[in-house]
Amino acid sequence: MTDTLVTASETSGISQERRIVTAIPGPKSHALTERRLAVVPVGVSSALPVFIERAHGAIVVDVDGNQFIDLGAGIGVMTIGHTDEAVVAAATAQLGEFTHVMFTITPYEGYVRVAELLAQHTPGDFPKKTVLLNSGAEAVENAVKIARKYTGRTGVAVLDHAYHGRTNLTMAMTYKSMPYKLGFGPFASDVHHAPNSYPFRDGLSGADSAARTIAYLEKAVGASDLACLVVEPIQGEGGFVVPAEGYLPALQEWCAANGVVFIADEIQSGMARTGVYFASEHFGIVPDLVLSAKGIAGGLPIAGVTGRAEIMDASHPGGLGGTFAGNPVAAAAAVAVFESIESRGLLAEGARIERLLKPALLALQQKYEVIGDVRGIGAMLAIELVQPGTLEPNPAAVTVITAYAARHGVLLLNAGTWGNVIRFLPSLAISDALLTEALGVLDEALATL
Ligand code: PLZ
Repeated sequence: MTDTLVTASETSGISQERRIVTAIPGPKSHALTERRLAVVPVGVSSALPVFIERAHGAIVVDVDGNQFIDLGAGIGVMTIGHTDEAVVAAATAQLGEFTHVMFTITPYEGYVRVAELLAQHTPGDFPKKTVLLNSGAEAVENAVKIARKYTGRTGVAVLDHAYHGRTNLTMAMTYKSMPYKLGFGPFASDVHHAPNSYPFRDGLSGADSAARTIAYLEKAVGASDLACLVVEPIQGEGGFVVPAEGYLPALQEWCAANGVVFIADEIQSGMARTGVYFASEHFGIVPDLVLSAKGIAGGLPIAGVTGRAEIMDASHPGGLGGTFAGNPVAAAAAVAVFESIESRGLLAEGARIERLLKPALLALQQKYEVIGDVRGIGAMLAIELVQPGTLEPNPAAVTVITAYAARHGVLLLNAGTWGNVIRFLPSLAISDALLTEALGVLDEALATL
């Protein structure tokens, strides 16, 4: 088996370099877009209509032969890099063993191994259990189910600017109406949006913003009706909002005092992206439940709810599951991701990326007044663009910059409630040279404004 197994780097032939050889999009992407428009609904849009053929490390190659530096990693999924050799080998081997039996019919070791690894690497030194699912939204749904069953309460609290998914319950939990919710209601009930901590915009200390959030939960909702509070330690789609110091610990303390299950949605911030396994560690919080997805399996769909055994065991047998949930190929890939992080010391890479990128972004802020804020941790950094000298959001500048970057071979993602944030969430495999080159393109793009 292993003899015939050719690793991705041998076959990829993809040099880790930026190369633009056609207009963007190129002719083949144009032709594919025509076919796509006939059969894929407009509701499924693409930020950049270039069709991808291959990818390796931090480079994606389109059907016209253009090579892009990928600073988005499929929204934080390809954390250890595209077609990582260990992930490809593990998934390929599992494909030849069995691809599906369904864990709730006949179990298999891969599922258990992923649960062991999540128990080991999520914050908190206590017995933990994990249910595996297919997507981030499904993890959020299941966390709420479990918290409701455990507490016997129904209320769900989330924070302003949060993103938790596109299913009916998670749409209700997501903040932003357009494009996620508009016209798609009615939404699940008993979901309550509390003010968050957004230091750049509210200027509040952690203690003051926590007091504001807690006042809302106590006065407008009522603590004894709340099953759970769901927070993203660093908000993802909301714009990589890093809460003020002390904010999250105060919320955790309040939850503990009021019998509210404290849930960290680490679907975007987790899995080594910020230099630790889960960003909760940076803030000194130990959530009751931690949600993971995206980066945990190198692009294969799998997600988890991991948490205190007594909470996770609240459901009766048969209450949790799903046909593909914890799929054996995805589980094998997840094990390979964990093992690679350990054996290759990838936790250090988040800090390396921050050391290079953050000072460079701060230098750009000195040069260009349109950059109102530079924030983030590890390989989860962002700039928020404003009308110079104000807090007025400047989404138009983001559109100009991301389009310029795409034409010059750099994939940049936007974010933020106002669409005025550019986020940098490259793979941990990206080299300093590629990061520096991408920064050069960003500088040029800012100069065109
Ligand atoms: N929670 C914190 O970031 C997914 C969604 C992009 P799924 N974010 C990217 C889009 O346009 O759909 C996300 C997240 C956080 C939950 C989710 C949902 O994860 O795997 O997309 O369901």
